[in-house]
Amino acid sequence: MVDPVANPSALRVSEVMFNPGDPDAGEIVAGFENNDDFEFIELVNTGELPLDISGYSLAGGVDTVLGSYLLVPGEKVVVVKDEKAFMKRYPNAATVVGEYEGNLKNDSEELLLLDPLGAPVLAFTYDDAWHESTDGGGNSLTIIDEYYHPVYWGHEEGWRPSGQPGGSPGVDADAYFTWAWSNFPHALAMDPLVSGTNIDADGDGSSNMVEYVLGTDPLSAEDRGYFQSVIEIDGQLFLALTYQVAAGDALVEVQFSTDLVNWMPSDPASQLYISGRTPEGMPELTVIDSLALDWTNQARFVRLKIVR
Ligand SMILES: [Ca+2]
Ligand SMILES: [Ca+2]
Ligand SMILES: [Ca+2]
Ligand SMILES: [Ca+2]
Repeated sequence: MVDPVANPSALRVSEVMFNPGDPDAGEIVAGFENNDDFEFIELVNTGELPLDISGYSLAGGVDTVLGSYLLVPGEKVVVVKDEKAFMKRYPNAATVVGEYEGNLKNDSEELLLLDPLGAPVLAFTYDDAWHESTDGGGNSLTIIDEYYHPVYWGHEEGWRPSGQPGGSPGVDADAYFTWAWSNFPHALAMDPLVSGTNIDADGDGSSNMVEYVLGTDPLSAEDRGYFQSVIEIDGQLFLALTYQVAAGDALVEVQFSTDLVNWMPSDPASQLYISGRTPEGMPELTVIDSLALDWTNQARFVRLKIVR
């Protein structure tokens, strides 16, 4: 059988839309009546060098040999069932590098990614029973981490449904939803009334988005992920705020105020800060106020603003 470990190719399947959502009225009028016409398979280069995908092929229920395309590290492209149908549903969403014969069965099927010499890079069998919303509900099957060991491709634990119907052809899956998937029971992760960004599921005063950015548990009120303190520098006292840095796709701004009305954002270029690590090894940042606490400046307040 296949030993994907022996194959050093960095090409991976990162998303499979095997049973797309039904066509809407506009798609039917345009001649695309079959939901399977909107199938796609997303490929990603997980290596550190550009990769020419010429001669790679997909096999199993589908069949195609890819032409020349230089895939840069991290880049995602798609191979589709029907390019015209795909473009109708996902205009300008993704680079299409090929069309395949056959189709992706809507229950379970083996999918093979072969290198130009015919050696398997991936060989796995997906299953519609893994995640219900991928079975015609419009969500794609999305690999949780494309840098996983290839063995994960054949297991339910390696995959999750896309956060949104339609999936994310040609682009990275939503990092927030990946976090929600691993921090909520799966049924709750699929429920935006529990796992949505603005919901405070555990009632600790931090929305789920704040918990995501600070790396705290959205179902426990125990760890807030930030705290304020007073730091002495050269005999003067300064207000400081320390927070955990978990998410790379959000901007965290620390703001200081004397009256809770006017807030002054900290300026990373001039502000004093200390970077460190929590006892668990998570990066954390301490931002120090630029005005000292003294008799003329008694009240100082600090808050966190998170933008994503
Ligand atoms: Ca299908
Ligand atoms: Ca994607
Ligand atoms: Ca919360
Ligand atoms: Ca919490």
